[in-house]
Amino acid sequence: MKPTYILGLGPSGLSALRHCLQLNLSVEVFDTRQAPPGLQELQSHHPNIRVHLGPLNAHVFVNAAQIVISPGLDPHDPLLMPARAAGVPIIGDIELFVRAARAPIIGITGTNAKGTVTTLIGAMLEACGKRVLVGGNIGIPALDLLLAPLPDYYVLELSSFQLNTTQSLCALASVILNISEDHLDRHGSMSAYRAAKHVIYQNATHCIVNRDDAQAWPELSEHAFSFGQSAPLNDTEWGLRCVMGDTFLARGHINFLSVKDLAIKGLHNALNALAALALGSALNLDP
Ligand code: UMA
Repeated sequence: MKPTYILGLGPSGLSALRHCLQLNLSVEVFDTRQAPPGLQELQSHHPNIRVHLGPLNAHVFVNAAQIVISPGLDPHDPLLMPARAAGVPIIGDIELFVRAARAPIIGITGTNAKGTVTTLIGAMLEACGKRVLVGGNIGIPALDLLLAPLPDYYVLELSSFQLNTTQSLCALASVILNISEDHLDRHGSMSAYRAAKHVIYQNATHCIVNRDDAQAWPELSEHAFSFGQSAPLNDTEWGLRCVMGDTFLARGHINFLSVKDLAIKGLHNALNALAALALGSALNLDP
């Protein structure tokens, strides 16, 4: 059996290692660092796994069955060209996760505020009595969530780096909160960065849309719920409505909560709450 090569021995690489071993795959690990964060755990728990530290050798990678690359490494690095040309699949931890996950996935990305909205929707689902596991770019690496009992939902914060190496995501509900210039050293251009972010909407059942950020709009927005600063016009829209000097989080014609009563302050946080509420609507949660 050709080995799976895991590139990067940080927390996500370690989670990929554990997952591949559970799948009974033959595995070798690579990291350019001499002392990557996961080295000690690998040496004590998996002493028989071959580890290659230091500069990578491009020609070694053509021998892999597949390459699982850490989000911190560039999948388009010229070092991987020979492997890519030889047809070796290059995937990330989130691709492995979505292939194995047996509960619906809620995906959150955006240049800003994805951690806040991920945390909010996780807490909202729990408040509605759902069993939920939260992770991805924040907290627990996604593949480690598979070690816990099956939840009702997985809530994942997803970075552009993670989405860039994901092909099979099929989320129940996804949101791009906003897009502004970031990580261009890695993605090369704004259009490449934007394209990476938009992977989150591919095959999603519900797309949650920021009405105020055209860069973040999905191409097709059937089944869409939206959020934004403007007052909501119908039940698919969440927004802000001013009533006698007070501003409310509102859906359609119903005003739910004054922003004064939100524990998280500021307009940006009101919009974060609206994004989480729009996600909740897609999941049929009680507002
Ligand atoms: N690195 C090397 N050589 C290697 C492998 C990695 O130098 O062979 C460097 C990378 O260039 C990077 C650092 O090591 O600077 C960490 O890279 P990694 O791929 O080992 O990453 P992990 O430590 O496993 O953490 C990753 C995410 N890191 C990145 O995307 C850079 C973590 O997001 C995430 O929490 C974790 O997986 C679990 O899923 C952190 C982050 O900064 C919080 N994310 C960026 C952001 O939020 O802006 C995208």
